Amino acid sequence: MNWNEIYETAKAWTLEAGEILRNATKETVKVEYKTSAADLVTQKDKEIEQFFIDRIATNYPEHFLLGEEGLASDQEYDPNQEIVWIVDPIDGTTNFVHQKRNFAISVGIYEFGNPKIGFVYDPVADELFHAQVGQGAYLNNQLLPRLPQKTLEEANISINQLWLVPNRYVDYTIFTSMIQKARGTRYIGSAALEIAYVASGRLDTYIDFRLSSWDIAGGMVILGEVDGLMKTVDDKDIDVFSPGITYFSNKHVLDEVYQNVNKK
Ligand code: 2AM
Ligand code: CA
Ligand code: CA
Ligand code: CA
Repeated sequence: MNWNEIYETAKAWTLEAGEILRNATKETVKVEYKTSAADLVTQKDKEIEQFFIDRIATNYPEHFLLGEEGLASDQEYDPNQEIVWIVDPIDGTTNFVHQKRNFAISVGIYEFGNPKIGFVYDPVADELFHAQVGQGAYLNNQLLPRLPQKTLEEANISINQLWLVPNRYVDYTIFTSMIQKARGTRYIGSAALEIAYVASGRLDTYIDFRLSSWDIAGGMVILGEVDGLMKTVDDKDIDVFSPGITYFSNKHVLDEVYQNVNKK
């Protein structure tokens, strides 16, 4: 398998797809509801997923695609087999619609379930976070350093405000002490960017509960290259195909985060 060639091709496609989305922020985009008024999809989500489906079918007909919008669902796909491109065409659709920024294209390429290549591209900021396993992670042309020693007092924690009010996933009171001790809390609204920001030190821990493979597949490759930790709430490695309750973190901060999350 020529991974360098796949990497360069996937990078070019991701940048090209990003340009479509950057231009779309200047147009009127048709918005539909999926499961609720808080769960949006636009014609651009579908167009970008289809863009990857078409290119992969032409160039790598033996590869699979797993995408949020499920447009390639006629494929019979076993996650632990062969090469799969896990694509979120727009991660942060609400931001895309409301803010016209703070969204990303996420692409993770996995072989037999193992991470190989990751891209998280913010087309408005023109920031491409990218990594090939074993070769370091980059923000555009800059190598990202390993994550530095830090304490919770010096950390920015990212958590969806939904988990801080009554909800059906978690007891919302368990985070109080962690949030009080942290330097700050931030939530962007794009899981892929959240993970890429942990990898680049803009955030230190990102916690979420209902993520899917396409939200995290690209970011996990990038964060892995700077020695980040990706753990479930019971301290197991995150399975990209069934994420569960997830912590993406600077490894120096995670123990202290755990100590301050009252798991009961
Ligand atoms: P999306 O924009 O691709 O749907 C904030 O909503 C973050 O959580 C985004 O990364 C969003 O991805 C993701 N997310 C995952 N599941 C979601 C859901 N059921 N509803 C809204 N956002 C969801
Ligand atoms: Ca969505
Ligand atoms: Ca997503
Ligand atoms: Ca999406």
